[in-house]
Amino acid sequence: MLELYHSGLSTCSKQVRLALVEKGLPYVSRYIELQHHEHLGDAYLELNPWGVVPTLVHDGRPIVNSAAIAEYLEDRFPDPPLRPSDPGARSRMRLWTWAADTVHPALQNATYDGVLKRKMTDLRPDEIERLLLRMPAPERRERMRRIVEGGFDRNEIEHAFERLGFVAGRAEEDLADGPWLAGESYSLADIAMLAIVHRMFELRPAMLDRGRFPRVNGWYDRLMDRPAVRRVYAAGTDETPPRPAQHTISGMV
Ligand SMILES: N[C@@H](CCC(=O)N[C@@H](CS)C(=O)NCC(=O)O)C(=O)O
Repeated sequence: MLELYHSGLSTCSKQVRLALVEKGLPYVSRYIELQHHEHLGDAYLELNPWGVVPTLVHDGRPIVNSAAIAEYLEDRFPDPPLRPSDPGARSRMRLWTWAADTVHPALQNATYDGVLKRKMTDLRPDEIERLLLRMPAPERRERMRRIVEGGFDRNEIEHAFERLGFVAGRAEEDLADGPWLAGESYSLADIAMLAIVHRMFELRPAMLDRGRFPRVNGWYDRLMDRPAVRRVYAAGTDETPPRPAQHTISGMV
């Protein structure tokens, strides 16, 4: 049995959900509400000591990190393949899953600045302190502290977008050998980078204008035509379950 601990709106969850849907693999959805900090509860931290989503549990064994999960799925369920067989194309695929993982914190800074700051500052100071103490990864704790203490300044946000723009520029170059990021075949590279580029379009669409990024836009359109992508990315398909209106921190951690 496959169980996926995930959160609908999070980029990393969408990467794994898309790999599962492309492979036609059914899974039990275990929804983790990040905005209610459910990823910091005891039971979840047992499964994922990094304190992040997603986590895949396969026959009782937890697998963490979206890129590692995607490769695990590929190893266990190779059909249809989402990893090129040619070693050169496969290294290109891994370059792009690595790039998506590496640039992800920049995307989070840009997203959190706009969205999460408001959520956190709704909490009482002692609740914030309790949550911060439960965050296992020091860099995430530090980032959350920054956010609740006023957030990033303009230069830091612009630096995050500069990092994202650089990666989009690299994609524009590599897509010259396309139609996909790893070359001829659709792969985990496209699945990983789609989540990043989709969020960039949500946050700052002008930075990916067709004139400057024609290949990235063509690639994005091709992706959006895939039935599996439509299923995972269409509005209202994030599997968010209905929740009670009141959800307190103490009820959760
Ligand atoms: N690259 C890692 C990143 C995991 C990650 O940052 N997950 C985010 C959601 S996309 C999360 O759980 N954030 C909660 C937090 O940082 O406290 C992966 O793909 O597993």
